[in-house]
Amino acid sequence: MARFHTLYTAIVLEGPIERGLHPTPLPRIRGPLPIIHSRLFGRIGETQIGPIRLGYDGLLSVFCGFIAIEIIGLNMWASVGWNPLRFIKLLPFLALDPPPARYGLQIFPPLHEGGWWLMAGFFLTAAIFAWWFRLYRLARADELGTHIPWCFASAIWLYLVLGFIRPILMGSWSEAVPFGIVPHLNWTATFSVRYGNLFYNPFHMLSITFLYGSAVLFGMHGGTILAVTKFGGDRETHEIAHRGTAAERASLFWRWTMGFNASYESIHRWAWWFATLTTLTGGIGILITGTVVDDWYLWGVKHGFAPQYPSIYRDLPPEPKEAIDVKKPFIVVPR
Ligand code: 07D
Repeated sequence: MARFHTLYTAIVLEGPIERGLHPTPLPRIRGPLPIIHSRLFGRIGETQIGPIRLGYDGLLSVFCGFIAIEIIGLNMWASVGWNPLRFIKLLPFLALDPPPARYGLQIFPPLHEGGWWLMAGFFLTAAIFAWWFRLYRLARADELGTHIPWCFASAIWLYLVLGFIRPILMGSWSEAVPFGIVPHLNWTATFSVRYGNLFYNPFHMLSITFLYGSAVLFGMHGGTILAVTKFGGDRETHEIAHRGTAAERASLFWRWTMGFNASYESIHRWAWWFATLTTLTGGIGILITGTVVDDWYLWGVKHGFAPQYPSIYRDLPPEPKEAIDVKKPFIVVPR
């Protein structure tokens, strides 16, 4: 009997090469790689590598992605005077920045002042869109639901808000995220500070909830299925409609633990929604930052969930109790 219910034993199946459902390849272009078996890959997934169905959209995606990476990489290399050693050493810190604020939303700023950034962004976005179409088409070709492309669409939403939609609403490409490993992290931290601490943004809170929730659900679900495989629980989709002892034991475990349990089907809906909502709520949070709300800390104070700290500058005069009506002439009446 298969013993893959332990913590560390992985089952590696090896058999004849599977060519898939369709004898005639649906996407026209098949990848150039041969179909092989690899025990090493079997340790983390299936042993079979290939065939990869690239398709014209896949080819377009790889092509555009390559151009984007070239533009980003060559600009970074140029920024260290084409010195290969400095390029490798400083790579985590190198950046390709968006145009400075004075260029607003100009489509053709000088190349060395954000023009290259715009071009890289264009090709990266084209690559991501082509990849989305490819996912959709491959799902259809396999007669699957389109759940995966729609979940990916949610991530693309956040990507577009960060680099395209919000900058347009703010009237300047300079609002967008730079390319670069540390630089994009610096942008993130600066963005938070600039808008009064993103922790007070309720959509950032929601996004974190779904992100952490995804990790918890993944742990619970992966753990549960592995734990009941010895009762046939690995026949996961079968157990959705035909509950066997594995499904019953797994359900019982969670009912004992928390008084309630997801079903074999609904746990996957939980997972899909948590993942999708992470970036969906995230995108909303970024979209309204700077456009609708200028300072999340003050917003939190106003809505009664952020503490208002007493002023530490004791020598300043206290705030006036009532606002001074500037329209009324200020007349000093002598006594
Ligand atoms: C970005 C979706 C787009 C990606 C796509 C893939 C390529 C590949 C490859 C060129 C990830 C495109 C593919 C580009 C190209 C090559 C080789 C998904 C993306 C389409 N935060 N925070 C989030 C936490 C703080 C800040 C989300 C935690 C501080 C900003 C998430 C903490 C500050 C933004 C999250 C914390 C701050 C976020 C991201 C703790 C300052 C966002 C979700 C414990 C550091 C983003 C609403 C995600 C967002 C975001 C978590 C703290 C700033 C939930 C846990 C207070 C500016 N933060 N954060 O899945 O959505 O991203 O905010 O401290 O923009 Mg945060």
